[in-house]
Amino acid sequence: MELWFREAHTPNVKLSIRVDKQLYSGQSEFQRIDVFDSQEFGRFLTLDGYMMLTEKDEFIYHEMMVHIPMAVHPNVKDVLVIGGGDGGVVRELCRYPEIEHIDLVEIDPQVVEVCRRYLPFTTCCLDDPRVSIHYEDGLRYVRTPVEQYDLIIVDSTDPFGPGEGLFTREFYGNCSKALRPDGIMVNQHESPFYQEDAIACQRAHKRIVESFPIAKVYQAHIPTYPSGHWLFGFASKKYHPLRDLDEVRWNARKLSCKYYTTMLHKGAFYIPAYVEELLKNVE
Ligand code: PUT
Repeated sequence: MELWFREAHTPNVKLSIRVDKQLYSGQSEFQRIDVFDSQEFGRFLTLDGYMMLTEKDEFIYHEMMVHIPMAVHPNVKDVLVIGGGDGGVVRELCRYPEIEHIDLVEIDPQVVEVCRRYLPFTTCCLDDPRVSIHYEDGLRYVRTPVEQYDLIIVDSTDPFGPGEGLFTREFYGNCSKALRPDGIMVNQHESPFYQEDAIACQRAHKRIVESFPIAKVYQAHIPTYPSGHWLFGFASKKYHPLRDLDEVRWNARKLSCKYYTTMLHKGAFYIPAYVEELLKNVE
């Protein structure tokens, strides 16, 4: 009998992927964790039935979360990653030798265990000596540090369940406090396309605008996320994502990426008119 993974993107639209094999299914203290293998997308991870990453398109999401701020901030040494227990963001960060320390704060140890076992293509740098893993709620974790980080990357789940706290005013305010005076925060911002997700984008953006003097939104095409049109937030105390992009410096590194280029970086901040409209009333 054929096995299909299905995720409802709206009450009337579903994503369906034919599954070759279910590799793991378990219930942690926080959520249901599943790993599947498929013809089209390779291995993929879902949490509570929602797509987190696939082997085929994870590079888009992880490169866009990391290389955008790294091409802007000239001196990143201390990084905080919230969520991201699959290790994809850490893998991209570890390509920068000047980064001295990465705190990875993941609420669910079982996500890390399962990903280490089934998704080595994203967890491959979790044992880098610069990485410290903290099994803690990110919302609580950011209550303590003051001006400790140059970059915070919020690789959350969607704004419900265990990820809900990572879209709150309290959380963004504490991220701002935890960043040095020239720090940058990047977060996954959901899709602007379907109405319910669009409201989540709008709300997140409004809250970020309240906490940071510079708050911009950028986009990428991620085929397995709802609508495929995905947004990220770039929030900063000093650097502007376009004005302070240093193309020469970043290109001199000769990092080979599958998605990110400095040309694409510039284009990613030119968002469609309907998205500008959606976010306008909060700026
Ligand atoms: N970090 C995964 C984003 C969730 C997309 N549904």
